Amino acid sequence: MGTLIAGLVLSLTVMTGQAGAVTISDSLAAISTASAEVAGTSITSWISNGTEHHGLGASYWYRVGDSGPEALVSSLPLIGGPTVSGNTFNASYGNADFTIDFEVMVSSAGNISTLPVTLDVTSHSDNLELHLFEVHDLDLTTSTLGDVLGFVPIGPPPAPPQPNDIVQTDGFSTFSGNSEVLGGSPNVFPSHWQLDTAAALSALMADGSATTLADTPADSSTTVGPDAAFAFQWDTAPLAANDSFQLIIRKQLDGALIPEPVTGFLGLLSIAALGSCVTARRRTVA
Ligand SMILES: [Ca+2]
Ligand SMILES: [Ca+2]
Repeated sequence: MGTLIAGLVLSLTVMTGQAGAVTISDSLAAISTASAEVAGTSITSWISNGTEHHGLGASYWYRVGDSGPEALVSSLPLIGGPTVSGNTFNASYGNADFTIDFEVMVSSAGNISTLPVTLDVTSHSDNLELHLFEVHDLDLTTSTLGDVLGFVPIGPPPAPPQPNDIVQTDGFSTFSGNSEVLGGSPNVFPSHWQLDTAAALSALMADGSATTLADTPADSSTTVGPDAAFAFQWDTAPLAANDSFQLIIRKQLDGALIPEPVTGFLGLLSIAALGSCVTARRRTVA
């Protein structure tokens, strides 16, 4: 019986693709906690103050050139890590043509949890056309229902700045995110984007053929549940050997936290103090 149960658990683990998942976490005294589960280059759980906000979660994909399917970055050979140090996950993947160092960091400060994701890309070959993709499905406050997702109106897209600042709300929690490319030939802003159902976006990555996201919407109109999700695509200009760049994807959750009498002025002071620590820690990592 024990073997049967163990076998069943193993099959379920493999089926859900969470083999090797590890947890990173952060807490602010007795006020707040946040954790994330990372498996390869997929973030399968994001819990802030006891509430799960991830549906399918976030996953990071790549394609070389204009043909062929996309594949998970973590399907590349693992060449470093994975390591977990407190609130930070690191792993390096790559082959003879390029290396991607993948980092996820979770932090908690009161109602706010942040989850910055960094991909440091180094080319080892000339004329490398690398395409990176993110698919992120949040089900805020655990439910797929009621989520409203859209780009913050920041001028008339799609002319630069292209849609980048994204917001998802469900009445109880607010997610906001954006990204930036530092030090390289790629456009600073995402090359393409798409708001769609989680199932549709996941299918685009797994359909075996080259995908270019649809650039929809091209304005700040919103997508309302039942299962809203978003995807971004970054296309590099051909990279030369030793070219490198950093893609930083910033994510923040602002969730309702049940107020307690102790979280008065002193609590706010502690949050401010921790905010400085988090900032300092980020700077060291960067
Ligand atoms: Ca595809
Ligand atoms: Ca969703």
